[in-house]
Amino acid sequence: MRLYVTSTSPYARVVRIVVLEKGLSSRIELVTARTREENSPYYAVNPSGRVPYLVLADGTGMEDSGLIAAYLDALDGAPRFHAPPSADRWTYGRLEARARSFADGVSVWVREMRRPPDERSPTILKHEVARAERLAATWNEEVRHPIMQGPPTMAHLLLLVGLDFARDDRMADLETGNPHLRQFAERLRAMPSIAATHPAST
Ligand SMILES: N[C@@H](CCC(=O)N[C@@H](CS)C(=O)NCC(=O)O)C(=O)O
Repeated sequence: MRLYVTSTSPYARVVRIVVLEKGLSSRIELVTARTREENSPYYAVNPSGRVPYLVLADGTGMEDSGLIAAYLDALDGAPRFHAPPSADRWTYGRLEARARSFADGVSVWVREMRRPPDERSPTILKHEVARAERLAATWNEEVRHPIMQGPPTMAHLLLLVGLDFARDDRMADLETGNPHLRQFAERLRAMPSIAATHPAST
């Protein structure tokens, strides 16, 4: 299988963490895609131009970090990054959705900041900082949920990649005033798969 990524994409990072956690590195070739470029050859591979993108051995392609992670997680018949056996679908699902919402907002901010300064929207930047601050305060309580205190799931990974993206790009200090969230992030940052996929390590 071939997995198209960029070193900075938080969504690609989630999938790369799952690849490492599930011991799939030898079965998956990582390819760096040239995204956001006019006429990139990558568009012939994935017309949406987004990463992550997984191409199976038979040539079938699939996009979206949630779908790809679920596919890879299920390959050994023992998925563990989705609803834990102790939780019902909705209890877990609302946590994953909130974590994705956080990562989505931080991604909008980072994308905006990567535009030339005179093309950035101060309104969008302000809106996304406020959203991230509200969600970080909410997550400061939500990380105490037994699911979030347990083994990593997609909810953990999405929250962590969002926090790292915000921290690395100096969006806002989302952790100092949120000690439970900070503790959660430090616990995950100690995991080898999370350390190895940090943009500074790749
Ligand atoms: N919902 C998608 C989002 C993927 C996404 O937005 N990827 C960004 C990188 S973080 C991308 O490929 N951007 C390139 C573009 O928009 O052309 C997922 O979870 O995989």
